[in-house]
Amino acid sequence: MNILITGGAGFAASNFIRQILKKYPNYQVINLDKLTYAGNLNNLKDIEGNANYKFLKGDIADKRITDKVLRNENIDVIINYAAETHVDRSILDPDAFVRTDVIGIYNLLEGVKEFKVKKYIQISTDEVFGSIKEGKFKEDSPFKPNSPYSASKASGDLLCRSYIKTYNLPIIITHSCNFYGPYQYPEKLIPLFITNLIENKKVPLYGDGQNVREWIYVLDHCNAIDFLLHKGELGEVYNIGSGVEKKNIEITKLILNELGASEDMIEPVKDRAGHDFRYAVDHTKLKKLGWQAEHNFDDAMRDTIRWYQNNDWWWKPIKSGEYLEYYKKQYK
Ligand code: NAD
Ligand code: TDX
Repeated sequence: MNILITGGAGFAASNFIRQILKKYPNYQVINLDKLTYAGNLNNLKDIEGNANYKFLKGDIADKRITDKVLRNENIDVIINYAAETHVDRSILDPDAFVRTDVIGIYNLLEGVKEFKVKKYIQISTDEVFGSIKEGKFKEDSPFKPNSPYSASKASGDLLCRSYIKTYNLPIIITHSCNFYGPYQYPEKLIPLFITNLIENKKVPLYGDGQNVREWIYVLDHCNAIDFLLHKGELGEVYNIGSGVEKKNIEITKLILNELGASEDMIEPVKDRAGHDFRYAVDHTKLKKLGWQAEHNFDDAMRDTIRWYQNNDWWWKPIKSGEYLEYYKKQYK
């Protein structure tokens, strides 16, 4: 099977590529990635020489590129991980979000139609549903996105829906809760707080820290996508969740505690504009099909913290250059 993974040099997709190359020695993986600030070939350093793996640099928002890859590589399956993913960046500058997360999806879907791709999996987020005070989002909950990021992802997902209904294309849409684990770009809550504390810097907690997210270990998310690749029903939508909900302040205290830092290291900062209070997804549908998350949150968080402690070669070079420019804008 020839699988095109878009955005394969990012956090979740690089973990996924590593996992499937190991598990399925007869699969060919083609990684198409623009290498934005978030794309990093160091995420895949250990597999770059693998005979079943090929890297192509390219932008999914450029149809000439997506068509060329689909024409030349004889692709059976596309798993679309490529996206602009950081909510705070979407608030500062939404342009790239609309290009990649909307136009990029349109280009890929047109490619699925023209080149008769057998399966397309859209990696999306629970943020498209907006914020929920109580209960959980179901697969058919209405979209109420609140940030330019989630609005762009929702638009991409709606295009997927329309290509299922109108053209009967073989598409699966997934909405997952928040991921954490190794190789996550240190702008997101968990890797930012861990790496700041290792550097003896304070951690910027937004608002009162009471916002809630549901968290899944990235390797559990990889397992869910592997499961859907083989057992998911075409034309269906699946929520991917763990059932583990945490307030930001709880996550912050766990990291402080693991790293032996005091609560004085918390820096209360202005709240995120339009900050969603809580996300939680009902993943009964996926559970009924036979999948569930396996990692225990506390253990996987400890493994994650150890990973950043042992791999500063990976994150230290990231925390300079473009990264610092972004933070200057973020806190100006
Ligand atoms: P990431 O930000 O770490 O990586 C994104 C990757 O996409 C990078 O390698 C980047 O270079 C690439 N990319 C961006 N624009 C591109 C373009 N125009 N063409 C080709 N490649 C491009 O991403 P992540 O956090 O691992 O998220 C992966 C996917 O999962 C995204 O679709 C995201 O919306 C979704 N998701 C993420 C989370 C989370 O908690 N991180 C939760 C739910 C869903
Ligand atoms: O410095 C920070 N301080 C802080 O308090 C950052 C970066 C975040 N936060 C808060 C905001 C959120 O309530 O922590 C929570 C998590 O923030 P992020 O890590 O930015 O994630 P979130 O906004 O929840 O979105 C993530 O999950 C869904 C991913 O970035 C998305 O790509 C995914 O779709």
